Amino acid sequence: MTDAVDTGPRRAGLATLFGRPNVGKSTLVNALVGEKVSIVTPKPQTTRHRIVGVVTRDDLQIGLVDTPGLHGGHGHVLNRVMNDAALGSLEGVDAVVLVVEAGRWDEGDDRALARVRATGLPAGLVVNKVDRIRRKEQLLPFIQECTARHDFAFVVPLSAERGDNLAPLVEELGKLMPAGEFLFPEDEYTDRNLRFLAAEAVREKLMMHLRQELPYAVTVEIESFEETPRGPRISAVIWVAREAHKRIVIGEGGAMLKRVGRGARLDLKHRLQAAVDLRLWVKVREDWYDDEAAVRSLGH
Ligand SMILES: Nc1nc2c(ncn2[C@@H]2O[C@H](COP(=O)(O)OP(=O)(O)OP(=O)(O)O)[C@@H](O)[C@H]2O)c(=O)[nH]1
Ligand SMILES: [Mg+2]
Repeated sequence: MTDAVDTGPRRAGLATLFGRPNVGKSTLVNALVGEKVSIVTPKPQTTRHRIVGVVTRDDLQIGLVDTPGLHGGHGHVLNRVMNDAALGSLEGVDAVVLVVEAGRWDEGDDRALARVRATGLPAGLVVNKVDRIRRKEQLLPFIQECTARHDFAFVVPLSAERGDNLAPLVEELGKLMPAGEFLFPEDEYTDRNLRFLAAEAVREKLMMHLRQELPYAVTVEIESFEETPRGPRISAVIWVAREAHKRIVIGEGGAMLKRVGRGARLDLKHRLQAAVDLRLWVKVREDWYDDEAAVRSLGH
């Protein structure tokens, strides 16, 4: 370790990443933190919780709050709880970042901006996925269109997936953080524990491999998490909403369950640098996503 250079007083605070589903909020948190804090899939409504990823650079610390994408709410209790988690994350923070997709602004973004505006907090704009814009001359008019919608503290076009132009975002957010001591230990990169990360690793693989409405009808609960000299030994329950879903999640001869287990185990092994003994069980809790008590008890 090198000696820390004393460059002045520390700044530290919280900034919420907010926006409609699928714009790349979680990808951005992971890219800024440099660790996989939050799961990412190509499907909307992947994130279901408020998850903090911690960025520490010299005298600056930003707790980036990842949130479920704000969505229309399709009537399930789970959808309402997810939107509540997103909206609740706009409270008690120092700044908000509205994340949108380059070249595409829809009613979902209008809805998200209205919520951001209502907070009265300083708000920056991230125009993500700029790598998707083939003709770069199309980007500037889009950015101008965005800036006309709100008096943003800053606008940063970037690609979270490629890691392009991330530094200006940290710099701009840093200006909005109050002077003060760090909120998290310097070696900590998330407020979530391994139990949570393990459950999310399994849920990520389920969301990736299941089709239609199934990704939205599963949740994962860690039944036991034991540290052993060879690495963690984890037993996880995949809760499904119907008996018929159980067969699909297990798959032909257990193929789906094996695929999910293998993927999650590899992820966790990579992250923990240890062998992971992961056992999966599938259980039915009828329409759990419409049952307030079930949604809460399953960690949402
Ligand atoms: N091309 C491109 N794709 C990206 C970029 N950032 C994210 N994606 C992809 O967009 C999809 C959604 O990313 P997420 O990070 O899960 O989006 P999110 O906003 O967290 O979504 P929710 O949790 O559902 O609200 C994934 O397939 C990502 O790989 C980017 O900069 N460029
Ligand atoms: Mg997400």
